[in-house]
Amino acid sequence: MSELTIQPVPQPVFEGVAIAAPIAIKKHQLPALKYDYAALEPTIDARTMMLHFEKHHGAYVKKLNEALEKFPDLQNKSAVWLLCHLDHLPTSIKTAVHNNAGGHVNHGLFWRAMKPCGRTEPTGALRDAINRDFGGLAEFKQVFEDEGAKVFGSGWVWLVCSLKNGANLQVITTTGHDNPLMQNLLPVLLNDVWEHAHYLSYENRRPDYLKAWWAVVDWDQASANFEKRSQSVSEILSADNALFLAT
Ligand code: MN3
Repeated sequence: MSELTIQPVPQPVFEGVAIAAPIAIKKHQLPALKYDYAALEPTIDARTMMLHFEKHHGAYVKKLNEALEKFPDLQNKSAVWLLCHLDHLPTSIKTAVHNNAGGHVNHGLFWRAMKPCGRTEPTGALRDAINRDFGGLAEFKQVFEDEGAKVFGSGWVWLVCSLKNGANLQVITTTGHDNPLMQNLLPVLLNDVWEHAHYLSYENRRPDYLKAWWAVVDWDQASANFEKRSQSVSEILSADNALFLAT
């Protein structure tokens, strides 16, 4: 029987050597999901949620970090700041940051726009504004569904309002992962109309997905977003703004 001798691992000796403190580099991260993958069933199936969150959103985060690797000055900027300041970015990473910061920001908003058994209705100022600008909740939903169905290719459908002056609500669509803040518009509610958001359950029937989706909308979050309409763009873009927390 042979004896096993475990050799101690030599430890580096730093005595008398000044060691520089590590530089704190902010890596963008997937936000915490506040519900299980199966929690939005049957509206959104668990496998779609898993793939969408881990693989799609996860890839945007990974690629955003990779794009910023050689640019330490940009690593502590929030993803939403980067998305709204594309002209400040080096040409070599502009497209990668545009696509992946947008994907990160929009999906962070999207997960929080939903909740299990979200059968709530808009209340207070948001309810009043929807009634004023669309003629009622049912009318608003129809416009949102119609516009979402019309997006050609991949994009998002949004309920937005102007910042600062509290102007009217409107429904807009964006392509790719563009965000309304790039047009100085405040996101209040959003739905993802990329095929990856619905294809496993709804296949090519995007209008069915848009209609079913209301069952998981978190109107309390939409109201909280709407409360930020009096803020300026720079306030909205500040790193500690709860609307874009973790992005
Ligand atoms: Mn998506």
